[in-house]
Amino acid sequence: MSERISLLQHLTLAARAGHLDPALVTVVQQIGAASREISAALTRAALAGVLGAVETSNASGETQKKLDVLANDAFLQALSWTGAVAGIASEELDGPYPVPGATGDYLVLLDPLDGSSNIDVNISVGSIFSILRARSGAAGLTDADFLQPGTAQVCAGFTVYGPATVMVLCFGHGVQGFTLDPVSGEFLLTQADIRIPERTSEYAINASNQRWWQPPVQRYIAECMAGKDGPRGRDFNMRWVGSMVGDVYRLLTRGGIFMYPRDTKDASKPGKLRLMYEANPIGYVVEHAGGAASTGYERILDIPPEKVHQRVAVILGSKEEVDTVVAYHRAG
Ligand code: AHM
Ligand code: MG
Repeated sequence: MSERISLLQHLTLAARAGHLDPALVTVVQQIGAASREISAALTRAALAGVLGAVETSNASGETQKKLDVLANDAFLQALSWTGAVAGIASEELDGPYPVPGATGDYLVLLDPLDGSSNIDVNISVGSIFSILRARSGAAGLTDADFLQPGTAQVCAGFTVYGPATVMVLCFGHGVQGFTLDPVSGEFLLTQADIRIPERTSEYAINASNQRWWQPPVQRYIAECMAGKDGPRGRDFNMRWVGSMVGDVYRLLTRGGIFMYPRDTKDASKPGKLRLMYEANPIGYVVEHAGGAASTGYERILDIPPEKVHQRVAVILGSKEEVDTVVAYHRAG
């Protein structure tokens, strides 16, 4: 038997100590089960012929990959029988999915396969999840049930499918990382109480959008690039995985800042990433690991959501760097 604590043991001990509702334990266990299934499907994707796009688009009009659909189905199946989930909202669904016959206490919001443009090129992707309390039973479940701010999350996290499959989990006190043991099929605790270093020198942004960035972001990146001869007085490194989960896992591990800011490329969009499926759950994890998450103008977790598929500007990571970018936004 492994000496490491398994996800199930970790959740069960927390429930027995009265820190966790047993129904929530079931929900998170099932998220783990779906993640394990997706991890296996990704490993075999080329062999099973499930790489590439399908003929459909998601609610935001983006072309779906076969694995986007497969991952979405895996979560719906894993979460539908528990009795603990009243409804599910997903980046891949047009509207909320009321779990048939369920009067569970929880709502789950999902980006089933984040960074899916990276699948075909064998680069890390992930699943992101956010759990809210259901305000009513499944009957008559509408978008409005899901429109709760990020501060209302009772649990959030993500699974990154990289060289190792790791689930990062937060219930509002501490952030833990569990690595999937491919031999036993169990998630085992490998990173207890993850803390983001406050002061770091690594930034992540898609620099091909530079000509559309607004002045505060232009200023911040120009100063990073000026390195030790510029106002920041030190050299910075840059990384961009193209999967938010990959970039965020890196900054949880060794610090840094991740930005997908509002830009002028498409003035109708306040950013690329989705508030409910990406920014809120990742913002929750980052804050509880000692970091910060902002749009540049406001704390992400405080935003009153208006639509489940709403987009938002995202600036998150090491606190000192996020505070610097926020200060540049305030300065105009
Ligand atoms: P997706 O949910 O459709 O995969 O889009 C979100 C992804 C993020 O994971 C990533 O940070 C970003 O889009 C990359 O965007 P770009 O291709 O513009 O660099
Ligand atoms: Mg995504």
